[in-house]
Amino acid sequence: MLTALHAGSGGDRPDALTVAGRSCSYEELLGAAGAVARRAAGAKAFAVEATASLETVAAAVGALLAGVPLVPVAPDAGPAEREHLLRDSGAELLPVDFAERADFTGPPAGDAALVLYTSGTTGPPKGVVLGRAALAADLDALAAAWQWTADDTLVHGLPLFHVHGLVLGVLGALRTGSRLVHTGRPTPAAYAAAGGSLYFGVPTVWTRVARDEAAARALSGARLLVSGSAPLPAPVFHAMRELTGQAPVERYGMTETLITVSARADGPRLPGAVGTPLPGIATRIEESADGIGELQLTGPTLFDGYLGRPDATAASYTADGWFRTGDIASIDADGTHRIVGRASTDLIKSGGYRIGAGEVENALLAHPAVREAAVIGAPHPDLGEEIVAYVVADGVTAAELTDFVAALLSVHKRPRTVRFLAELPRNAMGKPQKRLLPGA
Ligand code: MCA
Ligand code: AMP
Repeated sequence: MLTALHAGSGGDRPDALTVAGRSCSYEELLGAAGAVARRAAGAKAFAVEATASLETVAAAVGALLAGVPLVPVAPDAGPAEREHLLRDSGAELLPVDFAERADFTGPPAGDAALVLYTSGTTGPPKGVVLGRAALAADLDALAAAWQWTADDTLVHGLPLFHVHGLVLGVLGALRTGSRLVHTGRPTPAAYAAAGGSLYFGVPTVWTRVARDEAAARALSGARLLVSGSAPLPAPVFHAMRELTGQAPVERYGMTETLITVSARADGPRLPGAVGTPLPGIATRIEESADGIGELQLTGPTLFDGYLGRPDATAASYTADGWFRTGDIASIDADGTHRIVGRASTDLIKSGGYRIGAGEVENALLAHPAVREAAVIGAPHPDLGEEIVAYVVADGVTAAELTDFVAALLSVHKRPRTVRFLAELPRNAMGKPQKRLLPGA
């Protein structure tokens, strides 16, 4: 799995990896990861505070060495989210000391590498179990698609508790042997200063880069600028092309499937399109008259299932074994895929984060002043969608409710706008109708 770590290609440089201003060589990383693996050995799973740090990188590598899956916990996760993750996964939080070093030579105990928690439309997040074979298949397919090699310097500043930042952004660098510069936060200024060849960002990051002309122009020396996790707005695509001299490469994926469709380094890059399936991935559009429908897929990068939820896992596949993405897509005659929307309005994408409306509604309902709550994603120029909450409540302010959700769940799940209503619109059966919310 960690090809470059073991081959040692380029990793003997003292700054093979830099995360939030601290650097290390592959040898140092392997030693710190060995110490993590020794501590984790024998456990069913282990959790870490997934700060943007060398400690989180060591934890991910330690998980692979030990063959014990890592549960990365968002550092700002509040008590409700944290308790759910730890209870559901049976993982204990492991403190990581990067100064501690040990060899770990034992064979890995199992195949599962990561359990990443992700939101559905209702209820608490589910644990997505990802195996090392799926990770390896995806990273190798992406390396081929993007001509990603040990000669690259990868730069990004994405969170290390999701596929984008952790799998592509950390394990991808280790597998290809490219240098990694993690900027701590994904700010335009930090991207501009890093001098990389390959850059990853969510559309919100690219929107901010495109608005910062000096930062955007500083990226003109890069080889490839890659966008994913949410739709890249066409005006941002055009601004990036104009300011950096190259069109961004857009790719599509999900926590459950990893990255499955992408534009190629040597292929066409079109606004509003995510390219063609990676090698080994088959896609189809659920039968529909106009050629637009649910995107379904199969391939070696798919997850092993939702942890402890065989019912939910089964429900995510068609009877003939294709994974149901829940995304609405079309496929051009030349195979180019376009993601045109989502089947459910209860899954919100804000700043590239996937947020279930139901989880935020339940958090709001946990506040004693709130009697009813309905949450939607409203179009937003910076975040793609912003979380808007409609509540029936007395004696509480919008700011108090925002802070309440930010503290109970995590900061990115907080409603950015709260609207107070006398009652929620309902149909004749008494079911709330989100379509009828004012401004929805
Ligand atoms: C504001 N803050 C608060 C509150 N309000 N804190 C507590 N309570 C409040 N009420 C503070 C925060 O602590 C933070 O402080 C600051 O405000 C900004 O918060 P945030 O909302 O996080 O910042 P943002 O600027 O809106 O974030 C934009 C972002 C972020 C940086 C682009 O959305 C982001 O990192 N997105 C990446 C998501 C991602 O990686 N998704 C991949 C999953 P301070 O600044 O001090 O910390 S998708 C995936 O994996 C698939 C497979 C795929 O296709 O890639
Ligand atoms: P997550 O599980 O957090 O990775 O979220 C996966 C979802 O992100 C997908 O189901 C899509 O709705 C969305 N997504 C990821 N990449 C893209 C993209 N390039 N264009 C449009 N939507 C995307």
